[in-house]
Amino acid sequence: MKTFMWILLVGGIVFLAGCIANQAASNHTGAGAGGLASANMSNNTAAGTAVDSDRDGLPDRVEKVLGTDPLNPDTDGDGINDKEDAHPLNVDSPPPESTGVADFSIKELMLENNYDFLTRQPASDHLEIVLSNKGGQDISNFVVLYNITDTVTGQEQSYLLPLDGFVLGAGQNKSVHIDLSGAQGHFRANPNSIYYTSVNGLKVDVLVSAQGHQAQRAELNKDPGGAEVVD
Ligand SMILES: [Ca+2]
Ligand SMILES: [Ca+2]
Ligand SMILES: [Ca+2]
Repeated sequence: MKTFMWILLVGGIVFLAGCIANQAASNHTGAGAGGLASANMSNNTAAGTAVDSDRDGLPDRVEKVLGTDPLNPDTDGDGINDKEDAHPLNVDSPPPESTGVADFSIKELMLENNYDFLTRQPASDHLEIVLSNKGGQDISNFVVLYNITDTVTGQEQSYLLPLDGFVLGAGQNKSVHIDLSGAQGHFRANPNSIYYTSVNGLKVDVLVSAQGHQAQRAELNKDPGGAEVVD
């Protein structure tokens, strides 16, 4: 009987030792996985430079250097992806300007200053085009082509922007806002364009087309750091 009890006691000790060993192994595995996850996280953080928000193949930080938009895979709107585009900030083959009924006009073209020299802070910027429909029918198929030229460096950029969802009702005046506000009805500008990065004088040319309607042009010179000028 005593021998039997002794065997039970030894068996129990062996069983307990096995459980403790398994638990230790389990803890070790857990710690190992955690360590690997931490290492991966660390690698991802180190690879933060490779974040590509718009998935055009160019990391955000590279886009900033190139002057392209990290949130737009086709910054100049010409249909060629930023990475594949030999001139990602210039519309290489702009569509022909529209012809037809001369029923709309550019009533005003406005630029806001990009830098407030008084407060030495960046100022709210936008390109605003006020369109006027003098005709009797709504117009909804507008495409804006705008060129920006730095009058000091001569650098030139151009952007093609279809005004999706924008309707200019018969007899109506309505503003097209091109900016970074993200507001409903506003159209996105390139945050890394010379419009935002240059404090030199800029010349902006705008061509507004709508199929079946006579295209309209306007241009505006912005003084370096000067007040908004309306032409
Ligand atoms: Ca990108
Ligand atoms: Ca891009
Ligand atoms: Ca492009």
